[in-house]
Amino acid sequence: MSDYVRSSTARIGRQNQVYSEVTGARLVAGCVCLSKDKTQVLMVQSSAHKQKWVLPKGGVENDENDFRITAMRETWEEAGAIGQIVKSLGSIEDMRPPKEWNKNLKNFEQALSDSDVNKHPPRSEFHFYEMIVDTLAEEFPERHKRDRKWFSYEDCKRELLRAKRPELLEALDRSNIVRKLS
Ligand code: 5FA
Repeated sequence: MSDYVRSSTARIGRQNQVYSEVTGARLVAGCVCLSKDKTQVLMVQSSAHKQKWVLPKGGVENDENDFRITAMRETWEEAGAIGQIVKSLGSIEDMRPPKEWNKNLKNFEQALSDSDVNKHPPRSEFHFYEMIVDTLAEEFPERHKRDRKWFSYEDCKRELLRAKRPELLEALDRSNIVRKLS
């Protein structure tokens, strides 16, 4: 990973996006970025919904043969963070029902009554890594697109619940972030 080249621009568009050959899910990778003492996690503003805070992550592209490459690229582009990946947090599937089901309530109710609710494929498959941050760059590709901010475990959890992002909370919970003793 040491030969990773940091670009000054972000990759845009979905034309190079990779999907799972098994389920068809969109492949996404990102980092749970921890401070050296592991008491803080770095979050970025969602570009689509500025009031929401999420973890840096994004789509795997077809020239990336290791999820860690994507995770580091997205972390650089969205948060300007450079560090060491210390742990794989495994994969997490986004099992929200397909959008079409929500658009057509009748279909949704039918699907429920047919017990089809578990039969849809995942929308996305997330691959998260724990990163210990060494440096936060002043200049990075999405500096003007979103803010970044450190949060405690408890505050990050609150933001992810508020943003309705259970898959990101699951990644946070799999990390070694220090939680307050209750
Ligand atoms: N998305 C929204 N809610 C989701 C959920 N609960 N589970 C899984 N995926 C969920 O929005 C980015 C994407 O996340 C959207 O495609 C949305 O459908 C999906 P975001 O997480 O709010 O972040 P963003 O607006 O900052 O996103 P972008 O960086 O523009 O896009 P991507 O994260 O898709 O990454 P990429 O474009 O860099 O590949």
